[in-house]
Amino acid sequence: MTQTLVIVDVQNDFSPSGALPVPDGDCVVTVINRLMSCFEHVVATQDWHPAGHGSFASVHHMSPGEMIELNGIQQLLWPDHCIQSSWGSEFIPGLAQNNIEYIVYKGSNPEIDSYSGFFDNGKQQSTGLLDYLKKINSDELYIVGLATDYCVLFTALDAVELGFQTYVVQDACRAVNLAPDDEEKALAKMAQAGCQIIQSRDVLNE
Ligand code: VGL
Ligand code: ZN
Repeated sequence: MTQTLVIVDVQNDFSPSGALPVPDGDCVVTVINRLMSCFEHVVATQDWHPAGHGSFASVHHMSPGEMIELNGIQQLLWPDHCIQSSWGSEFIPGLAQNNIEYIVYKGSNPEIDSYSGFFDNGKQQSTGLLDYLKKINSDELYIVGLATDYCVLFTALDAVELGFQTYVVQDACRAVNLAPDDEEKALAKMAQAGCQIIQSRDVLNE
């Protein structure tokens, strides 16, 4: 069985200059590149929305941060972000993309959002990540990327529920922190669910 580094949504729109800026979001690149060398397998997710995605406030003539019900599911509205094949959807420059063996695209269905790298928010459709991890016999996942309080959180919770030994490398993640304690709450939720919250030095043996 093998260990896999799962890089979540390290994309331009989540960098400080992007459409949905994550404070210090670009700072994860250096540490993630260093972590890559410790893993046999490296996979990544990309938030991959069509223009006019249902999670975009603009579609509903509302403001980011407002809540709606989108096809029966509570949906927080966001600025337009990670539009397929736009600059904002590209990996943040400097990320060692050549080490990434498999990319999962999520959030492509305009009717439903997908925070988790495994399933959409209604858990109706899988992204292909689980099948890939099974194919490579991976049983331990190390989750890194953006953002701690959304896509990292939901990916980690699904990973535990699916039976993976799940580590979240805290300093290789950054949070949106719409509320200042969102990162802390997300880390507590993940720990409560059975994720191990670790630091990059624990992996790099520093
Ligand atoms: C994300 C909000 C909307 C994330 C994606 O990657 O954490 N957050 N879409
Ligand atoms: Zn999104």
